[in-house]
Amino acid sequence: MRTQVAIIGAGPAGLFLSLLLQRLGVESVILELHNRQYVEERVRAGLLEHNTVQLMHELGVGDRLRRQGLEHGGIEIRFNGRGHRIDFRELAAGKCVTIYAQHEVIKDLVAAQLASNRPILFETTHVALHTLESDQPHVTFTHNGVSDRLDCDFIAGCDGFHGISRSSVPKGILTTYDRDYPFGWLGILAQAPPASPELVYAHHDRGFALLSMRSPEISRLYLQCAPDENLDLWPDDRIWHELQKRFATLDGWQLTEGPILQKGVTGMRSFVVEPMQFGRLFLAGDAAHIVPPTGAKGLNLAVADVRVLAEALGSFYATGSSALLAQYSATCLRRVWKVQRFSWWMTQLLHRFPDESPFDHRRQLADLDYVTSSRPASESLAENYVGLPM
Ligand code: FAS
Ligand code: PHB
Repeated sequence: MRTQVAIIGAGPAGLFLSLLLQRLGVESVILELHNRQYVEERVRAGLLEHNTVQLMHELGVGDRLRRQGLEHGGIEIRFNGRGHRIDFRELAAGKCVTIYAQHEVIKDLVAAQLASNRPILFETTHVALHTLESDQPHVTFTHNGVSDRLDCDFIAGCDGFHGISRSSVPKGILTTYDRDYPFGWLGILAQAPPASPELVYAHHDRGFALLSMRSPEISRLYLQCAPDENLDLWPDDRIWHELQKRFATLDGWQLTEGPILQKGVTGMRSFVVEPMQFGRLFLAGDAAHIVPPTGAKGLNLAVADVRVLAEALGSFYATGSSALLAQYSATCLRRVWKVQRFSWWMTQLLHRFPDESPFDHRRQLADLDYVTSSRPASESLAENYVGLPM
């Protein structure tokens, strides 16, 4: 087989890239490890930046988003038993965010991909990348039990943190920057109407908690726990009891409880690899960087990467110039590090650290007081949260 761009992975990065390339008349083939049902049902992120929502409409895949997405013009930061609203429309030039589950985004993108006969080879195994430093790299793989080869001009490594693309780069080329956090998130999906019209980020002596949602009937809630927390120790009533405590306010606000449909623990890490390119291999999304979910940036940053990559590939095929491709890594890393900063800042602002000193704790409360009472400070939070300009 032959194509222009071989895309490894049918997550947000790979699928948005393919549709962006389609718009530029550039061919691509997606190779995906799992089957369609798996990628369309995998529970992950749920918050879309202004930029990501706009792009979905531009690509013509925004109908369900328009009907089912929940537009939010702000968030609440809660500490010392009081809530403080950060008004995005007021502070971030009318922009807002939208709650729309990542797996719903994936469903929309896969449907558009298949409707335009652009190939996705699901259940593709043994993917291996070859001749990355030549101008004719190729990929070998097994599909439907048959070993095969895909010749191409470029490879987009969109296969996430545990994919093979990053590890295909020879040793000594990439530099890794990372930080693991001494806590994780215990996340639940519950058949319970969200008790707040917008997200609530709660700082509490017992640890962080987040109230999010998926629909007017389904709540998505998270609480800070140990990185290796044992879920068996968390029967449903204990989870609700702990969440009620952490969201408690001086005026007796209560969470609405309901049957827990799904629960899981995710670790928290910040990770960046530089550069995001090796020869004809371009890394995008979680294959190149991971952010803690406190800033709700993972999916949105993956989309930002492939917008840069699509433009660079489009320019190469339209003009023969490799200038934008040569700039790809530097262009993306400027945004990646700003988003890393914001995600780290939100994490250190709202979580309790096991080794924190009383001074750290007081400083953290002062940070919360400052960001919720100073207009310039809340403007900065709002600008980053709705999504930095592209
Ligand atoms: P993805 O990991 O989404 O996609 C990579 C794709 O490549 C997958 O479909 C995978 O099956 C495929 N693949 C892997 N190896 C392959 C191989 N060898 N061959 C072929 N295909 C291969 N972000 C938030 O903002 N909020 C959240 O609440 C949130 N929750 C998360 C929960 C979890 C458990 C995880 C892991 C991430 C979460 N994230 C969250 C971050 C998440 O949204 C990611 O940033 C986003 O999925 C990144 O998209 P991609 O880079 O496309 O990678
Ligand atoms: C979610 O809805 O899953 C979500 C929202 C905001 C975050 C993290 C997760 O910061």
